[in-house]
Amino acid sequence: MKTQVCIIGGGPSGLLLSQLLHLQGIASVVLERQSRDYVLGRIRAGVLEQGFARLMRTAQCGERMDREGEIHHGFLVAHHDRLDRLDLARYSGESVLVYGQTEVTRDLYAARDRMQGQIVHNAQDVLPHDLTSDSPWVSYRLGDESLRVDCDFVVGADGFHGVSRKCIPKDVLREYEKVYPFGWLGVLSRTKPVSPEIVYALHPRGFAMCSLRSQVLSRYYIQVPSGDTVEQWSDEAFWDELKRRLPDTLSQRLETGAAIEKSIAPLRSFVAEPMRYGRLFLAGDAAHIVPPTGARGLNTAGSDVFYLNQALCAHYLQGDSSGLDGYSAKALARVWKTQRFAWWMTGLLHRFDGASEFDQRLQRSELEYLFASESAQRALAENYVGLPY
Ligand code: RFL
Ligand code: PHB
Repeated sequence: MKTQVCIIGGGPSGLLLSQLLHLQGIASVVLERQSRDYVLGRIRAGVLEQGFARLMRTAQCGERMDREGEIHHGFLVAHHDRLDRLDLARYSGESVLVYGQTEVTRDLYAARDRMQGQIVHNAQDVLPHDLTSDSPWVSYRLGDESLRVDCDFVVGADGFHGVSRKCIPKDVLREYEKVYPFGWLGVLSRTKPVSPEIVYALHPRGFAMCSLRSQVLSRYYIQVPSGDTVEQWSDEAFWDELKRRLPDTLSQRLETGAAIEKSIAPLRSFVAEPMRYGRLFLAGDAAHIVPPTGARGLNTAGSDVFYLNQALCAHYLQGDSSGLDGYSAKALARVWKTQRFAWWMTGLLHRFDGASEFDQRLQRSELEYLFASESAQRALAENYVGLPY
């Protein structure tokens, strides 16, 4: 098979890029290791910044998002017996959209199908070759058949555990990582959300969060120690622990029900530099991971895709390769700002075992300062709705 851009990974980054390229007449093939049902079974992000929503519209995938997504003008923070509200609209003039990553992915698949986009599912042993030559290619296996895609460029949009980043030689790649000693246990339930706005809660027992997918579908999270397994947490134990960490006003009206999905996400900050090696370009979680506290992961994948799409279009349509040359530095500049914000939000709202009393008083002081200072709230709002790109 021959194409212009071979995209490894059919998650939101890969699908969105493939769709945007197609609309500019640039051909691509997406190689995805899993089945479509598997990809659509993953419950992940819930909050979209306006920049991501705009990209979805540009990709002609925004119709259902605009119809069914909920516009949120603020969120709540429960801490130290207080319930404060961060007014995003007031401090940033913007809002965010609550629309699940599962639905984003579903809409992208539908658009790719409509336009006869080439997506190969269950592609095994995907491996890029000759990345520093002018004619890279990607090998893979489909059942017993060994196949290859010849292309001009390879895009690694294959997430944190993908193969693309691993193809960059060790003396070229620099990795920065911070692993937190806890994860988020998430439950999706067919219940009415406890609050119309997202609630982030800091409690002496640990972080908790109330989010939603619709008015009949709730998404809740609690901080759990690394090493905990889903099997250790019955639905009942989850709801009990969540209630203990929420203010009484919320826990008293929390509607519980069977978990229709339950999973644990480890918390990690990670950046790989550079995001380009020869004709390989990394995008999204393949190059960076943020702890989900600031709702930045998918949104940052979106800014990568925006820069990369722009750069590939300039290369193919105007013969200008400066965007490709500048891609890594441009994307990384925004990635590191996002990392800083996600790290700050995580430190602000989680329980850290072994934190001294001094550290705990500082955490409290940081929250009290935040909600007493308009400048601090403006800074939070500006980051939460997404830095410009
Ligand atoms: P993905 O979604 O991991 O997709 C990568 C795809 O590549 C495939 N793949 C391969 N294909 C071929 N060959 C290989 N060798 C392959 N290896 C892997 C995989 O099967 C997969 O389909 O990466 P992508 O597209 O870059 O998207 C990134 C987002 O998924 C991620 O950043 C967000 O989910 C992060 N995130 C959030 N982001 C937000 O912006 N807002 C949020 O509110 C938010 N909440 C969250 C989150 C992530 C969470 N978890 C589970 C980590 C909440 C949680 C709990
Ligand atoms: C979610 O709804 O899954 C969600 C919302 C906000 C976050 C993280 C996850 O910060």
